[in-house]
Amino acid sequence: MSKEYDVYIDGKYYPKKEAKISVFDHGFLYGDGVFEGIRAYEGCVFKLNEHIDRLYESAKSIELIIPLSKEDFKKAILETLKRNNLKDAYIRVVISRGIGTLGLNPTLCPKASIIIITDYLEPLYEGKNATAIIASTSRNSVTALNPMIKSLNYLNNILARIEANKAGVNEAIMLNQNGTICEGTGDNIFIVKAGIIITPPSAAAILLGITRQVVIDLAKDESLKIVERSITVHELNNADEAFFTGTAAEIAPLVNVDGRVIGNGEPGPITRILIENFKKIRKCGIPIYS
Ligand code: PXG
Repeated sequence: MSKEYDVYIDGKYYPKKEAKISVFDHGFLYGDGVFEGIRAYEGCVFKLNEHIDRLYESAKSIELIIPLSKEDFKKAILETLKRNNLKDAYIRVVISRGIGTLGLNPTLCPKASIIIITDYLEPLYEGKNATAIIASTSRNSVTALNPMIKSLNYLNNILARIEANKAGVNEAIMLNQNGTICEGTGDNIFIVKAGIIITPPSAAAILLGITRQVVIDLAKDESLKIVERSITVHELNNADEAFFTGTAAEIAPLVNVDGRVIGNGEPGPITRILIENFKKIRKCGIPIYS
């Protein structure tokens, strides 16, 4: 049975049932805000600094002032985890524009709200493989809503996710405006071809995933060849291996896309090495209980 963990809202803690925000909050009215999804493993928060840096960058891009310093923000996350006695956790941080008028002008919202939700999260794919479709919904163009901003406006991804649900697969792969591979709805994508690991570059209109960077670093540590370049659907269909990366998904082998088997339909050797090495380093983070 899931436990009812306390939720942090603007410096105070509330039991889950009482953790509420106003219907006049622009995060609710317009999806005006930013968020982060972070994990803690064995009492340590994984890549906390990187997630906080990305959160503040997303906020800066939408001219949202977070009313807390980065250091105090990290302390608030650790405090929330401590209060809830969590060691292995999913941490959802939300910064919403705050209460405003019935009009989308953000300057009429005097103060942003900070929400920190912590919960236990089962590993999504550990020991399992992912299946996907190529979504007909393409990823937002960088000149529309830049995917580098981890905004509360996830309808683009949700539309693709609905396609995946209807197709009975785990994920939807979204293409960018050029028709090349972009990312999943909540994860980045990699392929392996002839021993070379390939992932789309930031210019492909992706969220620059923290796990994506961890995998790039792990590959370099293993002296594996890795390149950031555009990937076509043809290349994905003909890849030897493919996998998703994300805070929720971790490293998930991708074995079937649109009913086509990738490689031999099993997690490939390079994917397996990366998963094993990821498991070794994921507990090396910022300690919650020092
Ligand atoms: N692309 C997109 C569009 C994402 O939303 C990633 C890639 C992977 O990024 P990280 O930094 O996690 O490696 C994401 C991450 C949630 C949830 O609750 C969403 C994400 C991560 C964790 C939880 O929906 N998205």
